[in-house]
Amino acid sequence: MIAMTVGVRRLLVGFAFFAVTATAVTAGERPETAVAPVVTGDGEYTGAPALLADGVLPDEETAWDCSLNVFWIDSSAAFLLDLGSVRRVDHVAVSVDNNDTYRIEASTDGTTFADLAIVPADSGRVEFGMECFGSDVARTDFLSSMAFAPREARFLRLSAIGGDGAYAAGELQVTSMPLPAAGDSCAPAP
Ligand SMILES: [Ca+2]
Ligand SMILES: [Ca+2]
Repeated sequence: MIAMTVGVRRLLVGFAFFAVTATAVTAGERPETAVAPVVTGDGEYTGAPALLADGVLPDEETAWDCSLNVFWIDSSAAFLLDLGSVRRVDHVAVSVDNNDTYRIEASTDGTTFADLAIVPADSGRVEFGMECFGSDVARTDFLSSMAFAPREARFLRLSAIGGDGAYAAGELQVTSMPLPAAGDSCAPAP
């Protein structure tokens, strides 16, 4: 029951954070707009890849093979999240099985990827099962190995690169902003 409460609170905090960022925009900056990422999977896995972007996070310490997760034992499996257009990615957060190492990469074209964030095995607070981690230093689950400077990307790729051979992810959240449209200018009026 405690775990359930934590999960619901995380969800609510997530919505509250979104609401704040959507309205607290400085002059000349476009507001964050909702995107509905399309997620596809490569390799062998169980569960719909769309689970990684449905806004539902499994409770902390949930079993790795719970129905809210995509889970896999194929070490070559990877999941591609498409934001639909190149955007400025500010932060990412994930829910993953806590005894594995996960890598998040970013790409503008879906072909060339660069490392964005790493979630090392056993880096969190829980003893077992699913755990959330984020790249935003303001989060209580911030991981320094996930921190990155805002960068442009359309695609994010999640994969496991170490651990016990039983991997799982429940969500890959991306905080992003549209790029300025051509002709946009912040120059003050004469
Ligand atoms: Ca989910
Ligand atoms: Ca594991």
